[in-house]
Amino acid sequence: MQIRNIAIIAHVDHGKTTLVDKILHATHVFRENQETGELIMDNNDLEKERGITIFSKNAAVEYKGVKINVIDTPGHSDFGGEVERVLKMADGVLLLVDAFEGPMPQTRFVLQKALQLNLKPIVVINKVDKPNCRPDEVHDAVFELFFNLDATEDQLDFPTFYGSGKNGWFNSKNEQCADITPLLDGILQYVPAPKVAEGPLQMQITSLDYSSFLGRIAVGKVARGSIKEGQPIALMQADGSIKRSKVKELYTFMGMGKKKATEVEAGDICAVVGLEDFNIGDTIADAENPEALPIISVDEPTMSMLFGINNSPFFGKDGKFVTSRHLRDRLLKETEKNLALKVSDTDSADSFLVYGRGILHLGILIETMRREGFELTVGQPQVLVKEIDGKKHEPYEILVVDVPAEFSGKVIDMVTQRKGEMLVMESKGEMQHLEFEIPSRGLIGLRSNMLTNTAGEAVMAHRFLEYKPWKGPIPGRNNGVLLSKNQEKTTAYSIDKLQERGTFFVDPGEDVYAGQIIAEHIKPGDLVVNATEGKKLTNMRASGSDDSVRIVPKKQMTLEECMEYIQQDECIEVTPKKIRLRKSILDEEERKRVSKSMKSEQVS
Ligand SMILES: Nc1nc2c(ncn2[C@@H]2O[C@H](COP(=O)(O)OP(=O)(O)OP(=O)(O)O)[C@@H](O)[C@H]2O)c(=O)[nH]1
Ligand SMILES: [Mg+2]
Repeated sequence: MQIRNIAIIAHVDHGKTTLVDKILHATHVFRENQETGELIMDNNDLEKERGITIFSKNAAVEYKGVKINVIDTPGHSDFGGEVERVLKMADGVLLLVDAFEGPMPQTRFVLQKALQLNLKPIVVINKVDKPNCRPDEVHDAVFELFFNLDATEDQLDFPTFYGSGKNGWFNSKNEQCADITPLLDGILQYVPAPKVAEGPLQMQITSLDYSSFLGRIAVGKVARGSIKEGQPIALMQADGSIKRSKVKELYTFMGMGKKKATEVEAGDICAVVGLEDFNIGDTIADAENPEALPIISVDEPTMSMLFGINNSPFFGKDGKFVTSRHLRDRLLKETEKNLALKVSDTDSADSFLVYGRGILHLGILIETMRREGFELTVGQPQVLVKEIDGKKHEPYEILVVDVPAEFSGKVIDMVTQRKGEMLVMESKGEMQHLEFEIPSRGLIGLRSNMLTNTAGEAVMAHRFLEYKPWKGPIPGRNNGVLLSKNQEKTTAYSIDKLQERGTFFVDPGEDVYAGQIIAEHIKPGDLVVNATEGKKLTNMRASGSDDSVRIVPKKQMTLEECMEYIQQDECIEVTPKKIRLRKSILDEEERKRVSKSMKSEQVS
């Protein structure tokens, strides 16, 4: 059977998973009456809730007698390394570009990787159903991007399809048609069949799957020879060592799932069960004549966070797993499948440094853990600083903001304050398109400020650029916080009195403790307040109405918003039921003493 291997790549939200779903439907992977909700490919709970792809996934369909292996990839920049890796399984890519937004930072990144691997992309201008979209301009911008990325003549001569994944059609010109057949035909026509070399078995492990029954499963494309069930193999690792092992079970992809196979020929993508202690990048090779494929690099972490046990007064109330032992075991287990994650011990037995690729990458781990029943405390995310030629360097990113023109001044101010420098300013439809270079530090906490200051209209995206010299201090949060003085339930009476001093993160009737952050102060500087006072009986009649009526509902922040909100001396208490912000040192006196001694240290 003929094979085509194709990866779908794009900036976040440009419609990759929607397209893969349409391909599955169009090729009748599902029975007519089979109930399939929205986006069957985003099948993990968090993916469903957030509407983003976190893990790349393999699917396969049959079309006109050809097997097409389709790889859906995540678009968020925290997962860029994953895209780079799975591209090794592909012989072609569909580069999706939103017909309004045009190429965005992650479009550039994934396209660059595809071009470097000598893949010839098929460009798909998606979402042409959007009002105000500009497919022709976007096509030109994509061409320019190819050009700037040093595409070869052949790559520059890319085929283009237009259409709408949502409305279920793609055509070789911008005219609505009945379905996605033109695109499927395009895949058969333009994507080359896999190149297979002559010789004994070689298969590089490019991603991994996990099953609670089978354990870790190695996924990759067979580059040479064939792989058989029961076959003894040589597992060739990055450090040059060779392990003897055996293929216990073998699967190929079919539809959304896997199909057991006895033998897989070169060119097809398969999943191998039974290998122990393998890593991404290892080559599964012939036992007699082992030859390794070139090593693939795994992305270095760019950010770290301190994970500790929950040591708040509410410790152990919600969670099942609360000890440092639980925490350590869980984190180490995660590193087996979460490749960009690293964990190291600290001076304290109760906390661990966890390194990851960004706020979202770490946030998803924390969210997963709290759903499993863990309680933990996490500190402020820190970017990883490097010493290069004896000088302190930090990561910089390209930040792109699209915003209605009336807000562009505000956006520029905000980014410049955080040591960003503007590189590009141009109009894009009715929006202003701004590009900056900014230290990653400056990005932390920028998103929520940006949204408040632009009435939610700003669309922003950023992506790692390079390490450059340290840019000096960047102002943190402007506002201070209100801290609870005591451990009690909050009352409407107190919150009502305090409302004009800040925006509350708790509602009346919530349990709080001393040192917990319960509101954002309207001014700089922290304030310890009593939010738990009972209403005095004598006031009852005078006020007449119920205080709770006048209480503004609390401000809800997501875990990632909290991660971007907290400062150096603060942390987040995460339990299965609650996310609370707090000072790391809860006792007011001790906090003052420590902050004083830190200041005097800085002076001396
Ligand atoms: N208007 C319009 N919206 C679309 C179209 N295709 C997808 N969308 C919407 O765009 C959003 C993102 O779609 P996804 O398919 O999840 O995008 P993705 O590229 O897989 O996103 P990530 O995996 O997070 O990078 C969803 O709300 C879709 O409904 C389209 O053709 N037109
Ligand atoms: Mg997706």
